[in-house]
Amino acid sequence: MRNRLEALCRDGIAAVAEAQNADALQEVEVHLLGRNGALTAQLKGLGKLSAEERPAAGKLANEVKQALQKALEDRRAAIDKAELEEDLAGNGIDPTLPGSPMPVGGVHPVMAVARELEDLFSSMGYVVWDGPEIETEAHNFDDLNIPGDHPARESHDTIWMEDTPEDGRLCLRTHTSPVQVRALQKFGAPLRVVAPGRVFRQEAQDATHEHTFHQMEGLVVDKGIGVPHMLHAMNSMLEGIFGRKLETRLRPGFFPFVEPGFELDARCPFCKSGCKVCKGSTWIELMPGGLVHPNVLRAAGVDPEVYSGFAFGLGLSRMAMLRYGIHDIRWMMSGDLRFLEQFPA
Ligand code: FA5
Repeated sequence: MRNRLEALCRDGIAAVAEAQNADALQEVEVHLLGRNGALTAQLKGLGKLSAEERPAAGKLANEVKQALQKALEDRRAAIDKAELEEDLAGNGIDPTLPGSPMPVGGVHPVMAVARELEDLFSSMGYVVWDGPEIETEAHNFDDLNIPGDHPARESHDTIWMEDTPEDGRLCLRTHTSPVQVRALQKFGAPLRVVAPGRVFRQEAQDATHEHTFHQMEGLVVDKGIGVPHMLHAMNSMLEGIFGRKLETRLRPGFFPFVEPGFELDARCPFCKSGCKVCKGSTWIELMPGGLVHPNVLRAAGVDPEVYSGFAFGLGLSRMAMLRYGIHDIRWMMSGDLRFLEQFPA
């Protein structure tokens, strides 16, 4: 028995040393130590030995098993190391190579400008607030001092939806101004709020007009608010976005929900003597605004004898056009990757 065990150990260690890869080594292991392997066969013979011979043979069988296990373990480590070295030398995979690039999206130019402005206004103490895109006729028009027969409704080319028993006629909001009333009803006065969002109008498209575009409403209501406060807010916004002071001018403008109403123009940031963007005038029409009409304050439950305020409605999509030199607003909603990929994350 002793001789057979010693031979098994010697031949087994030699077979382990000859195995060239993990599969071959696995086969050798099964042959030596498996349930029907060579060592198991020897162990079965132990029972036939005399009581005197059995302890020494059992001890030797154990030592042989340990020696074979050690040889297998060493050989497995050596094979793994050799395979890794082979891979690193260029045979098979090279784990040091960079992986396949993952496609990463960018921030849409309108969203980039919106986020910058949200940060800017937050730093000046404004709340960033959101309103619904499907709006009631009352919020979109009536509460803003635009009654049913008012000609200002025509200019908005409203996309109407069905009537509802609870809220009356619904529409896709034509501007972000209804958020003025919603925010005042929710928070009351005094209040500072900006509300960026999508608006919808049924109108012919061209380089500066879309049916779906973004605006950002601004509203400040407090005691003693006047036109200089509005001008300061508008100019701070332009300076924040363009990184420098722009020359601005105010023209009268009519909106039923402000009195007086204005249009703010800025000196074209792209030229000195006229270009395509400013249509040769050197002025760019940027945003309307004005002092909140007392009827709007009343509709929102705020006493116009105590409080006054200003509001403005920035065309965010047009601001993004100016900011990034985009010559046609229709690119914004095109979903065209050739356009979008120019604005990496
Ligand atoms: C309004 O929508 C008013 N609610 C703005 C306002 C708010 C006035 C608060 C006073 C106080 P207007 O229709 O002019 O006004 O639109 C505002 C801005 O949205 C425009 O200056 C322009 O920059 C942008 N805009 C208007 N129509 C379009 C369009 N079809 N496509 C892209 N931008 C547009």
